[in-house]
Amino acid sequence: MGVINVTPDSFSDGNRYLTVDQAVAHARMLIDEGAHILDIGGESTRPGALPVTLEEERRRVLPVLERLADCGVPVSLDTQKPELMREAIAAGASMINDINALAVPGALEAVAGASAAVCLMHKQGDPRTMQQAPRYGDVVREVRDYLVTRIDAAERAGIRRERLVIDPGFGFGKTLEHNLALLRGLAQIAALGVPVLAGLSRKSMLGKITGREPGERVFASVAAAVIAAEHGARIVRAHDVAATHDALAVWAAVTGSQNLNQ
Ligand code: 7PM
Repeated sequence: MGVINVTPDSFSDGNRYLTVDQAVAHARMLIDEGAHILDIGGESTRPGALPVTLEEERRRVLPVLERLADCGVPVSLDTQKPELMREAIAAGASMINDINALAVPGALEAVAGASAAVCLMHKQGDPRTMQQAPRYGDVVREVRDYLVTRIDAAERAGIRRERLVIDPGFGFGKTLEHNLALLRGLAQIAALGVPVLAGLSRKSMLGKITGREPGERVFASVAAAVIAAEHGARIVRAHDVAATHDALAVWAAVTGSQNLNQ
């Protein structure tokens, strides 16, 4: 899964199309590099980030989604807003990637009537403050139990299990030790039988390990992606798609997993 950030711009509406063109060009490059899914995000969920309004998020992502609706790979929208989930599905999104696991009022209903896939992610706290003091007894167990409750909630709302993907939410209210424990124990989450998505790309846990800035975390991210795959992740969310794709192609060949180019 290749990440497309539709970055905020400080320019007038007259220049906004440039941002859309850039996002679409970036998407096409990631597809060339081997991305099988694209994830579009218009609201930063980085620790400490402030929320954006519905109108602003819509203006950022819908034009990009519309232009990518028939790009040849499924397109996911990273959003927490039920209204935008509906609009995105109508505009051709194949997946909703919700860091709130459809726990916001109206979110379950927004996707239930459609056929789009849904990624249910775990986080502790809210992005503004979640990295201040993450606390767990047994992090793998707590994350797994939470995901079970969200899978149940989704199924009760009429979203069939086949539509679901689960994600431990690396970095979302977790210390380095919590993140490492989750990566080590990822197979216990994969054992739920719902495909696991792992997002480790360029994250600060890799900065803590390597001492490097986000742009210099490619090698660390590729290592983390392969480890996640080895521990049962079925989808890896990545900024550096070419590098990640080749590494996973080697992993897939060794393990006899489906050829990544098919
Ligand atoms: C700063 C820090 C900016 C972290 C952006 C991020 C995930 C996600 C993100 C994830 C799923 C990023 C993150 N991370 N969605 N959205 N899983 N499902 O690396 O791990 O892009 S935002």
